[in-house]
Amino acid sequence: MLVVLSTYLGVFLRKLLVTGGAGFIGSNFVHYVLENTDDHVTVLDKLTYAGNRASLAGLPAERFTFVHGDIANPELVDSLVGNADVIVHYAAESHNDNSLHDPRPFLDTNVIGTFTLLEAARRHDVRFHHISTDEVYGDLELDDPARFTEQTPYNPSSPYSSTKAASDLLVRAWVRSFGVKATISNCSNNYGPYQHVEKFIPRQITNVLTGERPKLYGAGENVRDWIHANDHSSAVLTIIEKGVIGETYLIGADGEKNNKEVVELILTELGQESDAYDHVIDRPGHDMRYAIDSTKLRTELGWEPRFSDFESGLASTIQWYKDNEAWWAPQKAATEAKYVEQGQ
Ligand code: NAD
Ligand code: TDX
Repeated sequence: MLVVLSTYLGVFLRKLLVTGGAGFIGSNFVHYVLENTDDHVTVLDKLTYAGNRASLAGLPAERFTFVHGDIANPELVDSLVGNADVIVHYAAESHNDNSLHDPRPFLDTNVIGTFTLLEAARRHDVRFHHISTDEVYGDLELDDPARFTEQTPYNPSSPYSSTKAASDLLVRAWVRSFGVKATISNCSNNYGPYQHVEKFIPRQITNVLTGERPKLYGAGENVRDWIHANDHSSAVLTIIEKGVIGETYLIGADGEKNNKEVVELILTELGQESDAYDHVIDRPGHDMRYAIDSTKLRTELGWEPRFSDFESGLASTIQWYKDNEAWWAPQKAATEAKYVEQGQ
């Protein structure tokens, strides 16, 4: 009743400022929030090669505003933060391979951009939730029974993960030194709709759909801990609503799989022979294994993932790419040309 009435009156329970909301996980979060709450969402996005306005098509105009701009622009950020109740900070340069060839944008966005947002959150005393990654913890051996926890020491490997680690440390310092009301979440590898074709799962799905063979880096034994983007969104909303200021929460759904297994599943689902892929040169410094222990989030905040079956989540993701060729086709040729140049 409250929800219906507040929407009718144009009064929203919360005004969220979502940075990077035109990217993969940010757009999934915006859809999730608009479907499951009565909040108003303003997206701030620079629309880099990774941002796509089409990922936000069809959202209700009275509950959604799009602002095209840079999180490192202090005047723009200040004006938007001053009108928000909560900042949910997804914007980043996010691809490890790109960071190995051109690290500069990773520093500008992931470090200076986060700093710019934190300063505005401090000035306006606005709640801040920082989206980060399990890659800040480095990697694990294949035969190590351990998983990452909130106590694991930081040990990032790539320019991407080191800038994410730097951004996490800035958030912690702004909490302790200036009392900014922030929380942090470090999530494992996401899959689902609206993911750019440069990333592993969409690259292999769209390779098969365009008659190319999937490409595995090295031996393909590296392990990632997969979570559906929808489950990441429900976890972030839970932390915004129930998380303790100053705390870090790891997000994961017990989805460990090696890359070879994932490629074989994609090929089988698409009716191909399961070995119809190529091995290509490995990523320099390639992290071997990520694995998340999300006990804290589950026991302290009561969160549970819904997509516990990776194979059916993957099948529905494959179906989404089959149904939405117009969304990904414009980026496919340029993305593959870049990989070919890199020998991958
Ligand atoms: P993405 O690359 O798909 O999207 C990033 C978005 O940020 C794009 O819309 C882009 O236009 C925008 N952006 C980039 N620079 C900007 C700037 N300076 N100002 C404003 N907007 C800018 O990334 P993603 O995979 O959706 O990742 C989102 C967040 O989640 C990142 O912070 C990433 O570190 C984190 N994360 C990702 C994963 C994963 O599996 N993809 C896992 C854990 C954490
Ligand atoms: O063509 C490929 N072949 C391949 O074998 C590509 C693109 C990747 N890989 C491998 C590398 C990794 O072991 O697949 C795995 C996943 O690769 P990415 O999709 O590039 O993801 P990763 O490097 O694990 O990082 C992702 O998860 C953590 C996101 O891109 C990050 O933003 C997030 O922080």
